[in-house]
Amino acid sequence: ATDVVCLGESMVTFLPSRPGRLADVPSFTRAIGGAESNVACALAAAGHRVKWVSRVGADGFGDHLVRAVAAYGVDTTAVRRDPHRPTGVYFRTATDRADDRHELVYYRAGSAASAMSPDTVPYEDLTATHVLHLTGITAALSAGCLALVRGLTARRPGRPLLSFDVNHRPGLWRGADPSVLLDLARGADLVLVGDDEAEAAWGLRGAAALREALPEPSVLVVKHGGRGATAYARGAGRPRDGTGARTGAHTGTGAHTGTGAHTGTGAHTGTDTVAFVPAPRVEVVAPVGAGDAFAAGFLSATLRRLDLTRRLRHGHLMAAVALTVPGDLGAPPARAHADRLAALDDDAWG
Ligand code: KDG
Repeated sequence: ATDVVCLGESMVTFLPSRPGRLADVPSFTRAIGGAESNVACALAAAGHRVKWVSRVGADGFGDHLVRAVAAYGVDTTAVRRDPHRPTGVYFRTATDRADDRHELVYYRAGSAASAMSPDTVPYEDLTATHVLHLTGITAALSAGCLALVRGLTARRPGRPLLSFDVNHRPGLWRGADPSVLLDLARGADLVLVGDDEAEAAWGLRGAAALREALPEPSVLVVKHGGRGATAYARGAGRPRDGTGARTGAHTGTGAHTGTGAHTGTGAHTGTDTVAFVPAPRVEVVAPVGAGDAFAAGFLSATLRRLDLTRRLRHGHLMAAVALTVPGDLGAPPARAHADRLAALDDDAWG
């Protein structure tokens, strides 16, 4: 059986040969990108059985994407080829000064993946799994893609555990209202969101406000950029999806308000168990892909029923790898290696 199915568009990514504006960079190196296939690749590297479901063009870039994702150990047999639409691509720039903005240009309108819809993606490809991982990117690609995500986030008995990374991409929502992402997130069991994107997309500030706006998912993870991440897990036991946090780990430091001041192994507020884990400090080479890596680490630890703090640590570890390479992915650590790092004592984790 499959542990995780990841659904979403992947693109051939062009990384610049040197820092500078898009207008000035003379050449680019081919790599792969795509939030959901990034998650799939990192999960496969961690030893899980993962399937990537998507559509790519019947072109050379499509060949490359399928081959590159499969090389990580991901099952790509459900990826359909579209003879009429191209594989999406995107270019981005690198900066040599932290305060310069990266440019990112997509060539994906009308892509093969934008033709994903409830009619073109077989339902069985998405449901024979423990976890189905989606992101808000897919919702922005086309009306058909939005309908697909809406259908999958509708609560129904017996569906896989639904993981949803909000992934608000302003460049894809021009003129459209990203508040739909909040509705979609409400239908998920596990939601991952950055506090910066929540503020930009929904005007919600802070982890506690987000949990209030999103009480439905049994687990909510709010990422605070380089500072760390806070996780809320409903109840102290193990809900049907096995994502419950370890009980009895209350550190007695009082209820955590979700403001990030607490580094214990899980405290209870109301019906939630809450944990905050600071992110290890790393020298960032390129931030793209870090969120996907975090999601993969958190999901991997969730599948292994590790406690909430360890799930956050595994998220941070995977993210640290992605942050310190120019491409999206880097070489994700194998499970045993990640376990050793996550088991470092609390002092090492700040
Ligand atoms: O999370 C990384 C992705 O943003 C990148 O690979 C490209 O999927 C992508 C997107 O749509 O922005």
